[in-house]
Amino acid sequence: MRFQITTSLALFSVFVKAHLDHDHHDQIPFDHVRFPQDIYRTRHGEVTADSVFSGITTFAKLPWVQCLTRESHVPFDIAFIGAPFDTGTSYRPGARFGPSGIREGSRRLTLYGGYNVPLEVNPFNSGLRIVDCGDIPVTPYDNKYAIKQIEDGHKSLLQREAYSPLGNDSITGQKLLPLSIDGKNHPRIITLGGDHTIVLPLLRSISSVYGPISVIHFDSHLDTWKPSVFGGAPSDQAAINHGTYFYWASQEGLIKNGSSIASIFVLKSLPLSAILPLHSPHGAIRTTLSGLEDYENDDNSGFKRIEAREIDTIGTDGIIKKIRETVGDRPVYLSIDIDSIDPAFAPATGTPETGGWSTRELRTILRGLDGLHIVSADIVEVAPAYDTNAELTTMAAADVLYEVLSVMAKTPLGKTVVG
Ligand SMILES: [Mn+2]
Repeated sequence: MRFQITTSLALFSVFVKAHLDHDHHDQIPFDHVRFPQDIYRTRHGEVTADSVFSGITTFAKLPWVQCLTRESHVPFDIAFIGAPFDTGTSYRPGARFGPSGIREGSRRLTLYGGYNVPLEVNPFNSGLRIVDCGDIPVTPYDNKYAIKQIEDGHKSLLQREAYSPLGNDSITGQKLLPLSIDGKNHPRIITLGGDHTIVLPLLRSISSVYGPISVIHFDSHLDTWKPSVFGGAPSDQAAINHGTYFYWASQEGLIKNGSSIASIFVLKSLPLSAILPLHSPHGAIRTTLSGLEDYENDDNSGFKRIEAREIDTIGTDGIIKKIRETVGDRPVYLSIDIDSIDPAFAPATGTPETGGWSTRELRTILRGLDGLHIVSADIVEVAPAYDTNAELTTMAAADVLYEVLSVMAKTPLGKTVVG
């Protein structure tokens, strides 16, 4: 907050002074690219419409910081970063343009200021320093190398210390303690994909700071397929793709207790409350299968499925309840495949499946995660080339992330007792 207010006031006063001196025809200050939100205001300080369609586009017109290179010393609380990788797709490619597409779709998020009415928070004005770090450089010629680039880029951001101190619990007044294994207060990263393969290197990074973690996964597909089933695994590298990355994440122990096959089988017959710590929930599942053994394999990878069609009977409240019961109050990583939304609302994706949730339903469900400790998040599989002229998909992706950002802004990443 200190940062945003002082910057805003400083630039605003420069702007007003320029107006007083010359009245009009001022050259836009060079800083307008860096702080577009602050510059595009009238002399009375209102945000103007041209502030959102002019200039170079960052996510929600947030300040661009070159976090991976010359400005690696600039601290932040939440960073958006692109991972433009799509050479792990099975059907329609194009998600390498996801980061730039989502940024385009996000331009209008702050036009009216950005206050989230149902969550009663303005994430852009919440005291946190939120930045757009641009994209991780990703080669399109070598998947193994690209996956390492994504892991290293994400780690480089995540392993820093956050800008703002954690502070105290708003109810008890007790000092909040970080959730990380090194006891430091780390920033949160929101990654713009990219196809879903990127979650393997992202979880490798997450695990370096938080250890094995529960994942809340919204997708029409399982993504825990064995490589022999999904893609046939003609080579080691082909075995790692956007349908198998959770299988590998589970094999590597990156997902909480995901590889604990025996425990899961034993505990499956117990009431839901008894299996709380063991599962990560998938939401919006509706894919066809090679057979029911795909579900057995999914169980063994540590996931609990919530089928897309369940919304017809239990509604959004029921879906939220299931997710919250599954993850408890543990730290979670959130991965959102845009194909969890129905192609009527979000057609621009690599492997669309009809019968999905509406954008409104997914946004409601995400707001229902309010209070959970979401350590980082991503949205993947946005392939803008298949979008409508009205930018339906990139707008949906941006709005979904706005809910995630709002939930993050409301809940500090700390507890009074770490367990
Ligand atoms: Mn997926």
